[in-house]
Amino acid sequence: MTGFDIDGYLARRRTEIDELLAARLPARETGDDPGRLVEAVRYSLLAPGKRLRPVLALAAAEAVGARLTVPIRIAASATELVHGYSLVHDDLPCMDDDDFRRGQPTSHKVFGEAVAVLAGDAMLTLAFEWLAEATHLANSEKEAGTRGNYVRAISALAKGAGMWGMVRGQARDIAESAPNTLAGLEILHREKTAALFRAAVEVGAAVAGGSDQQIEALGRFGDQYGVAFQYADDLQDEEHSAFGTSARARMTSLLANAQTALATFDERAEPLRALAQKLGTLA
Ligand code: GRG
Repeated sequence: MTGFDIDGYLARRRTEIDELLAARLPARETGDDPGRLVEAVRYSLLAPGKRLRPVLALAAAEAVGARLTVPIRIAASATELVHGYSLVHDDLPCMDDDDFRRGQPTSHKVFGEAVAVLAGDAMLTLAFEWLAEATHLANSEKEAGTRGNYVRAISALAKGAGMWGMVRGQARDIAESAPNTLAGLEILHREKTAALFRAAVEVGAAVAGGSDQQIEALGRFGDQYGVAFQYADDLQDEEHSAFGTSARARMTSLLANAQTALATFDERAEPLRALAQKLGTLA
């Protein structure tokens, strides 16, 4: 591997995304935040997170050779809104019932269950509001072929986040007993976690004007990276530890597949290559 400074890249992108999120979602004037809804959204969204999904979206846009324009950055950040919603809802008493997230009490602990549900709803819908706004902005700036590219991104995010992706995984997790094979566990990882990673990469590739083949290859990267990410997360948290050795081996092979998916890309895919390489060193 090359000497690409992935930690510097991650830190830089993370700061840019944090700034964009905070600027686009300012606090309301006193008396203009019924139910403390905006406060609750800001509380969860602006809490320290790695911003991996928008980073992946931007890295995919770079891989297809795009300049990172404002509409591309807004579209990438929409993936963090969907991620933020999923965390707030995942923590609810009717789901995982967690008390802490990102180093602070969970949304429902601070704002109550009803407002936490609404904050998640608001983040999910705001993601698509931002994508629509990015579409108009890109179109008014006359970037080549933009409307179709953005519609494609909207479709990828809806599919990955919703009934055929992340929400389906959550429903499976609730309805079924814990998987007793690695293949069963991987179905869960693919839906609950990788579907949103895949969608994030597809969003970036689509708004950057990638070809069908490029979007498909980068989507494959997102899927393999996303499943590997969940295996790494499990290994770190000692979850599903019955699969320890085979999970580690599978993670290595997924990350090799992720690199293969990038075979036709030039040096502009280096951030994606370095991200996959870094994940392999974490678990
Ligand atoms: C619709 C009520 C309702 C709930 C949906 C879809 C859903 C709840 C939950 C999604 C499942 C989920 C939270 C999967 C876990 C994915 C995961 C590893 C999250 C942690 O991601 P990181 O490490 O976190 O990127 P940071 O905080 O760095 O962003």
